[in-house]
Amino acid sequence: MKKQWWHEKAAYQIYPKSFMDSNGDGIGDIGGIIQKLDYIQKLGIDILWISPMYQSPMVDNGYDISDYYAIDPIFGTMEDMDELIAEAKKRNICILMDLVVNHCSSEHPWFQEAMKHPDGRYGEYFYMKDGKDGNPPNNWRSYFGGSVWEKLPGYENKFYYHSFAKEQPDLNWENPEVREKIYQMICWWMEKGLGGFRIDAIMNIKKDLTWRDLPVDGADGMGAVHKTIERAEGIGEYLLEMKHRCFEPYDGFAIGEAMYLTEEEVKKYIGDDGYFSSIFAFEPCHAHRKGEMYGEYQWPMPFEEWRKETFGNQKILGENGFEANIVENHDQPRGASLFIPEEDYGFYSVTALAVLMICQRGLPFLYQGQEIGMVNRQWRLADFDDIETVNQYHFMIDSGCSKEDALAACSHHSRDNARTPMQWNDKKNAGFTNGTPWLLVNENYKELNVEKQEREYGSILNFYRRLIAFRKSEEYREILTYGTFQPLYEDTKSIFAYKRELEGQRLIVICNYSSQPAEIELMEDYENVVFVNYEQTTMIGRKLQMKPYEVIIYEK
Ligand code: TEU
Ligand code: CA
Repeated sequence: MKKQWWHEKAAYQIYPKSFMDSNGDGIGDIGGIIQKLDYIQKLGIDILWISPMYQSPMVDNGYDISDYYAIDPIFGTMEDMDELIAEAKKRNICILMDLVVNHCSSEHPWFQEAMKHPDGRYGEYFYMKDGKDGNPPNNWRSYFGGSVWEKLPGYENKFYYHSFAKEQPDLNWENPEVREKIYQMICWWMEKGLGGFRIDAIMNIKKDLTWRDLPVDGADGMGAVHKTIERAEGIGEYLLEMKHRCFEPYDGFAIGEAMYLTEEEVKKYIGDDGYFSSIFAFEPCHAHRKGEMYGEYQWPMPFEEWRKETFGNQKILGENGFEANIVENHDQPRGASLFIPEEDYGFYSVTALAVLMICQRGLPFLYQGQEIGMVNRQWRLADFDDIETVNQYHFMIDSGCSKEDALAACSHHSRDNARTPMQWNDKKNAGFTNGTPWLLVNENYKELNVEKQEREYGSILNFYRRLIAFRKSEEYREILTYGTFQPLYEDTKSIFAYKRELEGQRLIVICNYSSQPAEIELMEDYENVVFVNYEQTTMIGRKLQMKPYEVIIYEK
């Protein structure tokens, strides 16, 4: 495998609305991110992905873009953005912007024109189709619920296509003019000195152009649109074109939000000749999803399935390329809530989860607040902001769920859990804003915040700093980056363990992922303990006595 500049790095995602507000309007902004760059640098981060900050009506918090060449005023100005890129660079941090090009906003001038003249030039920028006697052309359900088809205002039987909200019309990638416009825009941003892009919802750009119905999978008589992804062929051609035109010339880092891939396909997406530099490893985080509704997701994460999916992913990748490992992002509940039973939450469980994630093969990708152990909050229906959550609630009610059950499922799985403001200190609004925050702060901020954890050597934050420093240290950087991955104790209950190996050097990660003590028979003698989350480790002969959520890394 060819070595790349980003292989040995650590990455961090910012959800800008919720990170830091610098002007008191209750919304995080670029000025706030600049204020916190030293904090991010001290954590050991080299790559910073920021969710969309382009001009947007904010129906989906910026994932609906009305001008790709402008910064939305709620976040600041283009000068602020240039300053952010420059200030980050001074700290050896590169910025990834979010590339949302499966769709734009219904307020984008292209779509405004298309609505006026669906048969004209801009109509070709989108997917417009005739319905069936005033009904949608097929039964596909959009990601956020309801049909993927929306009637064009003023027409009886003409519809446009949207994979997500109706305010997010899908762009027609079959049209070379659309692709050209997109590539020009990406290059324009790369010229500004970005490190690269995170590429949103990219699997959806290639449609199943037969548009045939899906098998019904819900009470609404529809089928989930993601099931058409495997039917669509030829996405690789566009992805390679984009790579050659936009990323290769700048040695840019491109990380795709690609899911629903088969084993064979994954190999085409990453590695030396892959469509992208890397993609996110979603399978382990989605192992609790058993259906299309929040109500069908398990809570908390079933351990066996999570471990199996992790090992499965690592095996598929082999030594061919890197996925980015995550425990959470802005679309998921908090990792410390999903992966840890509520009664077990604490320093040991959170740090065990951190070690398991960060020492795997792949790029460690953190999400804001993960480094202090932020968790889900309690919700009332009226307090949700997220379009997906609100739609899921109604989807569940329409499917016969009780109000209590629907609210409970939304409280667990809502994307708003990850979007509550970052907890900086124990002052008003957790130090996030002087104004009124756009989304509720988690009530636990007095106990759980950055400032408090800065002061305590034994805090989750300081543990994360040591762990990232360990991952990037002279001694272990190579093995943790390029070493092979081999599962251990695969059939042992509650034990999550693996071996990393490179040119005779070996690291063994063993974790008792449980609230009960466990005894493990080691396969060999290991003298050198190199990383732990408890002060004392207990070994009797070759028997390792593990405390609840204890994690140990041995070197051999
Ligand atoms: O998400 C793509 C996606 O497939 C989502 O449906 C995701 O699986 C789901 O929200 C998980 O609950 C991307 C962005 O990450 C998301 O924030 C946007 O809402 C979406 O695209 C539309 O741009
Ligand atoms: Ca602000």
